[in-house]
Amino acid sequence: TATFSWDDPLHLRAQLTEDERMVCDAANAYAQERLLPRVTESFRHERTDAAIFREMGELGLLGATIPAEYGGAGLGYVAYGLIAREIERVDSGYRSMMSVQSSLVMLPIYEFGNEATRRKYLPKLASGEWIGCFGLTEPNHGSDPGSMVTRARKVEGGYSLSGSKMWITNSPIADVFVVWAKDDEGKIRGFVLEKGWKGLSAPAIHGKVGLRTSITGEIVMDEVFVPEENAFPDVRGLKGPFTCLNSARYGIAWGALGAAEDCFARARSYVLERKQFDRPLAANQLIQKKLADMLTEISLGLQGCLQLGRMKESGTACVELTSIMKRNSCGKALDIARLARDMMGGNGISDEFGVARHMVNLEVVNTYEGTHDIHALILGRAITGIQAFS
Ligand code: TGC
Ligand code: FAD
Repeated sequence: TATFSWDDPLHLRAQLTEDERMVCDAANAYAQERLLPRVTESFRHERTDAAIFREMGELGLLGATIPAEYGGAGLGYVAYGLIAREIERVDSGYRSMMSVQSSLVMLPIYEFGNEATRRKYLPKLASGEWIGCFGLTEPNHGSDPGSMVTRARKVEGGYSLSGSKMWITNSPIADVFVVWAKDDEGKIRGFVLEKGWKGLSAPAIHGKVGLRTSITGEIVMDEVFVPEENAFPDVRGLKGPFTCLNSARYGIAWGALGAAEDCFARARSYVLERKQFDRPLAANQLIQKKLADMLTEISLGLQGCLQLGRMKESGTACVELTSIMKRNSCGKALDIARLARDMMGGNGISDEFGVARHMVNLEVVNTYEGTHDIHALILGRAITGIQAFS
């Protein structure tokens, strides 16, 4: 029927399969019942609850696209996106924990690892018993990871890794480290390291003003010996890490809009209840325009994410589409969070009202996995054929 609903105007839910709706509902129930009650305290005290990995693992929310024989849920890309959206509706930090484990650790082990590596790591990562992290960024090489200086020197029986990685989600609590380093020929290769190996440490980075529910750290490697079987045998160059990023960026495109939906819903309730000048804030044209702008961007963005998910499932999505959606969702979600914060006045500043937390989280989300401007340059190169990075 042709009715308007403020929380699903384009009938996104009706476009999902029955299985996708079930995944969405399960992720929503977990996020609202188990994550939401602890988020304010976790954020306030910069506390990461490692038990969340096992809880998510029990529900099949880790490695959703990995086949069941390796412990994954064997779901499609749309289902994965819906999980990211429901988790990030509560907090971007929780979605970060999930997406690093799923897209940046399990995916490369599944795509690039040998059979023994897959069997050894994937089931325990899927259950959340082991926590994973992904080391690409270095202190002096963020947007330009191709210039990394971490080295993997060939030694008898394997490699010796030296270097440091910066801003690594989950690293201080990680059991499994997927690390990218240059070999003796200067080619980028991927390696799987384990906590406790000699020369490996992962100190935490404190004082983040956003994403405080998700622990971040460094990875410091001082001649860490990595056996041959823990090197990805075939993949070379940036294609390795970027294959992982294509998947994680896609999840973020859905996730950031989940955070935006939460800001929109909170702002809508607030302006309907809050009275100034003897009438609800919602009765003012300026307020209504802000709500209209928010809902328009959320609806269009989600429809784009769904289409990208369907294209990924049918093998027709080129990587530039992920840049369009990651960039659009993050930039628009950040604008929406700022608007919601403004509409809630002084209360919007309090962490108890949720939107300021989303706002500072989204500053991070707009920066990691390729900044807003880096994605513009990726698109600019595709549109013009001219590379403008350097
Ligand atoms: P470029 O010349 O573009 O490409 C070099 C090689 O890589 C291949 N490639 C891709 N392959 C698969 N998917 C993609 N999206 C790919 N993009 C590039 C490309 O085909 C080429 O292969 P080959 O065989 O010809 O060598 O390389 P460039 O150095 O010019 O790249 C520049 C740029 C800006 C595009 C790139 O470096 C970039 O995207 N920078 C952003 C860095 C980034 O996203 N870092 C993310 C770190 S991880 C993270 O933030 C996790 S946060 C997770 C959380 O907590 O949720
Ligand atoms: P820079 O590359 O120094 O960029 C600074 C500014 O310059 C940006 O505005 C950028 O857009 C701009 N800029 C850069 N180059 C150009 C250019 N050619 N033209 C125009 N403008 C340009 N990395 C990992 O590997 N694993 C993780 O798990 C991970 N988790 C993270 C978690 C958090 C909380 C944060 C904050 C970061 C994380 N990162 C992770 C790192 C993240 O991917 C980088 O911060 C990001 O890629 C940007 O790199 P940078 O910080 O070095 O900024």
